[in-house]
Amino acid sequence: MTKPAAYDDNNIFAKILRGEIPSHRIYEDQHTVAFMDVMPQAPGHVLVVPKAPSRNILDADPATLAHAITVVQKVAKALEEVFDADGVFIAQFNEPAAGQTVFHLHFHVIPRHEGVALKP
Ligand code: DGP
Repeated sequence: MTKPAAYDDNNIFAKILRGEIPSHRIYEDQHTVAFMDVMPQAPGHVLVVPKAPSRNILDADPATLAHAITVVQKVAKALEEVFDADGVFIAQFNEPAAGQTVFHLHFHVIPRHEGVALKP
């Protein structure tokens, strides 16, 4: 793989974290924020975003990842209950070849229902 670009703090999630762009936050702690995805693939589509500046999982530090996954679990459990979901989809993309479009580490957490497809 060619060396990924360095972290750029002009990305949209860095701006959301700095409060320069509005977001619908559902959770926040010292290290992590969770807010609604502006292009939801299903109702309740949430993004869990560590505050530390990493481009994706490939350059994230282990402590950031360890905390983030506990927040992903909290959010998944809350979505399962609030949306009466049959399951919860969790995804995370690294670099354009893998579908990443915003270059600040984030996790998609989406409540799923039997027989209901995700929007493309
Ligand atoms: P990806 O990098 O492909 O894992 O997905 C980025 C996601 O970010 C995509 O589902 C759409 C969402 N998104 C893009 N711009 C904004 C924004 O300004 N606000 C919010 N809340 N979500 C955004």
